[in-house]
Amino acid sequence: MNRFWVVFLKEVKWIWLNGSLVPWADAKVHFLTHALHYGSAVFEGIRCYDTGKWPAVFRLKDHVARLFYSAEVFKMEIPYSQTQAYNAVIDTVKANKLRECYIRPIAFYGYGQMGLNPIGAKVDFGVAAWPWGAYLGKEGIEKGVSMRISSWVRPPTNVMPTNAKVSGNYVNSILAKVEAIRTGFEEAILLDNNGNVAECTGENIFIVRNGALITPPTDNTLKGITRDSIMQIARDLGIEVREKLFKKEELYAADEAFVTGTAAEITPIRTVDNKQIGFGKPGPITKKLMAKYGEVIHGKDKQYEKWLDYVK
Ligand code: PPE
Repeated sequence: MNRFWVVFLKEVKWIWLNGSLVPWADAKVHFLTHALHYGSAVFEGIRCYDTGKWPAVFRLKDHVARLFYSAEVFKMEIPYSQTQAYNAVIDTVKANKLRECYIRPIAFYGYGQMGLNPIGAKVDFGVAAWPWGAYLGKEGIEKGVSMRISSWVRPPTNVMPTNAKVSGNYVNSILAKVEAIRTGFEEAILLDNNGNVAECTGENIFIVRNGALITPPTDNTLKGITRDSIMQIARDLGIEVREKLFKKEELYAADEAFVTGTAAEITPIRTVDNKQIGFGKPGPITKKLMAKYGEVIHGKDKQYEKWLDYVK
């Protein structure tokens, strides 16, 4: 059975836009915003978690650094420093009194210039935050999700800069996502031009084989911050981690498989192309990593405190 989950926005009070907090309903852009027409924007997805004491933004500095990397690839000049962007995120969470939320900073070519050349066009920057639960459904976390190999291919980096979080890249993800849902699956896995497993529409992918974690190198994918966290956590737990290319056969034959992303966190894969992965339920290594990740993001493990930026 196909399950549809639609993410309705839970509105909060304030959105940070171009230097100040404005009421949610007033954070609007013009019809002739460059980015609306051409996808000329760079963005981030960040999560903030309740730690009991204060809310903590997970790996905020790394997300801000990636935002500026994406802008650099694009040669877009964000009119704020990394410190100002960092503070904008903290201020947005604080102003909305959110204890747990998803955070969306975005820098985009704004209003005033049309045509494909954005050089010299105004760059707007904003940060929104809102409560957002399980990205692939609560049942997805508990039982795993059904995936298909997409007929759409992840573009190579000489076609689109898939290492950068550029809005325009996401048309490829949307095509794959809609195809998956319309054909009865919950999420899509995209291969690269050579038939190697690349990533999902909004997540990186891991398989488990003989007790070791395997994930594709990030040549054709986003360098996921959750992916990096899981690799570090797994190694600290004594689990072997290998970055290597693999084809869909190896995915079908995996003992376990899961995806990682800020929004999706760690979500197990139950089936791929209707073929059961392992026992068709979250496997032991997946469950171990999910449990540890849960402790880390909620500030329950001192070793990883360095990844938390408290909103005091
Ligand atoms: N690949 C892609 C294509 C991607 O969009 C994401 C994040 C990842 C991998 C994982 O990266 P990281 O979040 O740093 O671990 N996808 C974001 C957007 C989701 C959305 O629907 O919008 C996210 O998870 O925030």
